[in-house]
Amino acid sequence: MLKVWGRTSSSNVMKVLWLCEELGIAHERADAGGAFGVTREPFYLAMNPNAKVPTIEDGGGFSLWESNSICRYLANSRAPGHAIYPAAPKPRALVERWMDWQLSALGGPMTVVFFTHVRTPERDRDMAATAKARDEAEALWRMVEAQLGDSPYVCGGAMSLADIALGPYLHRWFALPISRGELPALRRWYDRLLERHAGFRTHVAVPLS
Ligand SMILES: N[C@@H](CCC(=O)N[C@@H](CS)C(=O)NCC(=O)O)C(=O)O
Repeated sequence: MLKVWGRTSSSNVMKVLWLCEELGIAHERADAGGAFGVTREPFYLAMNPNAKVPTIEDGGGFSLWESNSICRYLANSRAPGHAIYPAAPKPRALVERWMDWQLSALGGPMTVVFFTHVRTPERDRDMAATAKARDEAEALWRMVEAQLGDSPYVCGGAMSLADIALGPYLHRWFALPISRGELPALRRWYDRLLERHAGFRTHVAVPLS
């Protein structure tokens, strides 16, 4: 059976758990990362020299790290042809572009804001840095706002891996105690995920920790 290594409070683990629920993928999970440690143990480093979570094991000595790569692998191996990861080159490229953008652009400023408010003691918080990161994040969310328009999901009418990659940061954006500009399409998208996707409610839209 598929094994997922990683603590449930990790945004990157959340993506994998949500996808497993979305596709009905049976799996077991083991805590690792943060207070659980494990990621620097030799057996873990042998699977994932990056010493981060998530990592998956999927039989035959196969292991994989990097959450977005894991999501692509699970969609390819468990649900080929599913709209969640379109097979045709152009729609697939558009989904992958947003996944890459999450890693290369959105993740940085969102992580600064999240760590400041949730994981850093008040006396140690750099409020100037977090204000700058919030501004950067809002400018990036405005791109998603424009992309969404009247569409229900990031890449159109069907939920895709793009929604999964962005989802944990979307929840944080609305759950963090920060100011937020008017982004009505973004809010509609968040409400839709909450309403229609049990995996999003269970694994992603959880109290921040
Ligand atoms: N780009 C990687 C990032 C992995 C990552 O930074 N994971 C964090 C949790 S979100 C981590 O392992 N932090 C250290 C820890 O939990 O011990 C991915 O998408 O999987």
